[in-house]
Amino acid sequence: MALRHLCVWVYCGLMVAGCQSETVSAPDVHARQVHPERQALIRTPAVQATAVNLPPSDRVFCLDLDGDGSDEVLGAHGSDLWAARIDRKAVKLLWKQSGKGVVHRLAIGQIGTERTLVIARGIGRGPNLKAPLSLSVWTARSKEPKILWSNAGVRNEPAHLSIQDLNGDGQSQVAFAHYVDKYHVATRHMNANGIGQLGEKMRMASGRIYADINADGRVDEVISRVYGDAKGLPGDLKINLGQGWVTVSTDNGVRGLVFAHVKGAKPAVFFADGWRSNYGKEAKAQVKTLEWTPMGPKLTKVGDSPGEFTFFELWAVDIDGDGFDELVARGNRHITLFSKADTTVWSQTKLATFEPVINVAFGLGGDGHWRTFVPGKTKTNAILAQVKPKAAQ
Ligand SMILES: [Ca+2]
Ligand SMILES: [Ca+2]
Ligand SMILES: [Ca+2]
Repeated sequence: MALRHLCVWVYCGLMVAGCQSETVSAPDVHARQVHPERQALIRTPAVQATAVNLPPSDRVFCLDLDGDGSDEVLGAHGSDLWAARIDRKAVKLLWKQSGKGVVHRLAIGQIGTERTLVIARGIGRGPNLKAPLSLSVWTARSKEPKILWSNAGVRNEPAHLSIQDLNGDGQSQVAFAHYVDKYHVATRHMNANGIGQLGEKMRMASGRIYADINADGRVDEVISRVYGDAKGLPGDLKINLGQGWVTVSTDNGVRGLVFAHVKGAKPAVFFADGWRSNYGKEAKAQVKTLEWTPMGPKLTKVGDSPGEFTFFELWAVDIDGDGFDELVARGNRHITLFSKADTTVWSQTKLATFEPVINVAFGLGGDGHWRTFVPGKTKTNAILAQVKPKAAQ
């Protein structure tokens, strides 16, 4: 099927993505990067929401595949991956594609001269129990994804996937990390030909971001860990500013991790603290921020969700189109929006409630409406988010 939606070269920046994976490739990673078409779509007074009917899925993702400013919805169903577009009038199924294993992670961005969709597949239920871990790239020039790298190990699961200019030379590559055994994660960054090296392994390095934490113009690496170096030890944050790993203690294990530029503050790390292996008994969903100061890391609490045990993911989303990020947190029962009415006070709003699922996605449709997408056996459900654009407030 036609892949013309992948072939549009557009400028894409960190703040563009509704649901992660658009990445910065400009040297100045602190510049405010606004996608004008996306901002216009958000700030336009709302039209009636398009009725959304989507195929079944086990996992869902939102990515701006064609770079036009609105997010497409992608669903993994068994070994299939489908993509759909929400327009002002209707929902259009764009394509369906199949492969070995189930889709765990996706990233879209510029690699070389081409806008590229990167697909990480791995183990799943049923026939996919023994599926290998694989990375594929898909551009407008190819009819189907091309497998870059594949490996069958003890735990065939990715731990990170994004598109990054890791060494600041202006060229982006695939930033990838995966489990190399039951507990350890290692990076395996690679170029569009699949050439890359296995990096050092770290125990339970379950979350990872690349961003310029200390504002020196070079990309740094931050890892969040749900557990520590031995059984029973709590997780923490590990930060590498280019001179080796620094450990930042947290209250407990860390799940969600994101870099965001919110109103009234410098760009900073936000993370979900409070994970405990006994789930609801002691684990508490909370968001904190880490700013890098001349004295070192400074941690501040942003908010929590008393009814939930963790935020599995945090997303930086400019939901009102004012050029600053809000935080959208995926908990075990809700999607919660953390936003600032002014430059200091955080407020929080529940945008969606759902039964426990593997994941949910959050994105902006072509009709200008934000939705939470929840996987389902008979169809993928779409929950409209009640948020007003900046222009309409
Ligand atoms: Ca789009
Ligand atoms: Ca830096
Ligand atoms: Ca905003």
